[in-house]
Amino acid sequence: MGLFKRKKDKRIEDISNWARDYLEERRHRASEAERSGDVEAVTTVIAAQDVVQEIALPQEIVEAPAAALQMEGVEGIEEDVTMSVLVEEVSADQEAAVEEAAPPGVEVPIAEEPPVEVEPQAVLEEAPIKPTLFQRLRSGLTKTREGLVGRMDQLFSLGHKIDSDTLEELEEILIESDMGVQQSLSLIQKIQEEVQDLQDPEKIKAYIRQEMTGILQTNGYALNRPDQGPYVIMVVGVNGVGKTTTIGKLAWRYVQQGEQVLLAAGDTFRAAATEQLEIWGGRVGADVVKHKSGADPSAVVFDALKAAQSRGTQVVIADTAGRLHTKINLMEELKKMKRVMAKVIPGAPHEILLVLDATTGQNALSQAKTFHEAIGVTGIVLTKLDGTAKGGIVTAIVGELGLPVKLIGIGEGMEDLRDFEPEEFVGALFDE
Ligand SMILES: Nc1nc2c(ncn2[C@@H]2O[C@H](COP(=O)(O)OP(=O)(O)OP(=O)(O)O)[C@@H](O)[C@H]2O)c(=O)[nH]1
Ligand SMILES: [Mg+2]
Repeated sequence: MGLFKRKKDKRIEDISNWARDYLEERRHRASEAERSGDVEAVTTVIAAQDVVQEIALPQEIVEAPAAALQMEGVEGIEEDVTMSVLVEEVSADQEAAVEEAAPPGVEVPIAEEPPVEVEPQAVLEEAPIKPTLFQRLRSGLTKTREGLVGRMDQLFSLGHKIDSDTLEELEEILIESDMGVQQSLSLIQKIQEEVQDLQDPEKIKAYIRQEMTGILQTNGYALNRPDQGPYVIMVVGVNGVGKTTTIGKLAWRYVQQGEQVLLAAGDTFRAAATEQLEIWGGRVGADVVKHKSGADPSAVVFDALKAAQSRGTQVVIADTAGRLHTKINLMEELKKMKRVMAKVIPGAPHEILLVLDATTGQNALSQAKTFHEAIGVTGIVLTKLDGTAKGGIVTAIVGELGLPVKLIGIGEGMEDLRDFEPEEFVGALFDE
């Protein structure tokens, strides 16, 4: 019977988080009590914890007086605080267990009112709003924003006169964000020459923003999709940069648009690589063409393109190895795959996407040079931007190498691969 009084509550997410934290805290206390050898404390803490754990299932919301959850007799929760937990159903057994867990002298309150039903619709309406795509991008770029714009703000907030020392520090911030030494130096020089009021930090920031956008806009970043026939994308890059994950995310995007996607397991070097691609294929709804481990990757892409032609598949995405046995040259292997693709479908591959890991910093630039010289890259996918404060590398890739960044990875989820749009990207760094 009604130990807990049901009630609508707007803070569904807070409550859910609270329930998790609460359990975590109880676990911690139980292990501390255990260490101290206080058997009685261990029993009461664990008994109460089990009950809360059982009822902490996010179905409906109830409100429980703090005292009811304080029954384990461990200090730390104020008397008059009312806490909410998410529960499915509180059974008589659970209530009894709560009462049992109460130490002598603590009265377990029983609410008199019958439970009030919650309209499911009402709960839905009050659920937290899904972040917009821009908010997701902004949150993925948090580290870079803090490392670049956050540090600029800190520098300017000191209130000193903006002099050559300040500009030197600003230059350091730009270099440390991996914008590239050359670009950082020339940006500082331009600021000195062109910003009219150097004592106004907002003007300096606005100038940097405008210059960054300008650099990033110098290259077309749209994908080269042909008007007809299968769109063939070859994905290359050194090992561990995120090729297979990017392929999975990209495939998901096309499948979402109602297109048929075929994945070619061109990394035959590692047995697990094909399995990983198959997992992504299964998850997003794309078939995978594969051969045995160690097979010729060119044979895999040949089969995949033939299959795509005969099935009328719209998109083919080929995975490739990040490294090979030392005696086989990776670049030669990639060139051969490219030639085979062009033989099956003239013009293919339409896209050679080089995946670069943003967290590797300037190293990414030398990878880009090597791959581009060997096979001709049509675009860069910059992954793991969510894991680095050095997102300035984007401007180094575009500005110094002249290669377009076409896609960016801002997380491990399927939705975390985004078209690269310079203004949006810079906005996510600079806008409040
Ligand atoms: N945080 C984050 N992790 C990512 C992103 N893209 C890929 N990863 C992770 O990076 C790791 C390596 O990704 P893979 O896709 O296996 O890399 P790969 O280039 O195929 O590696 P090899 O097959 O060994 O050459 C995985 O743990 C991915 O989840 C991203 O945008 N953000
Ligand atoms: Mg891989």
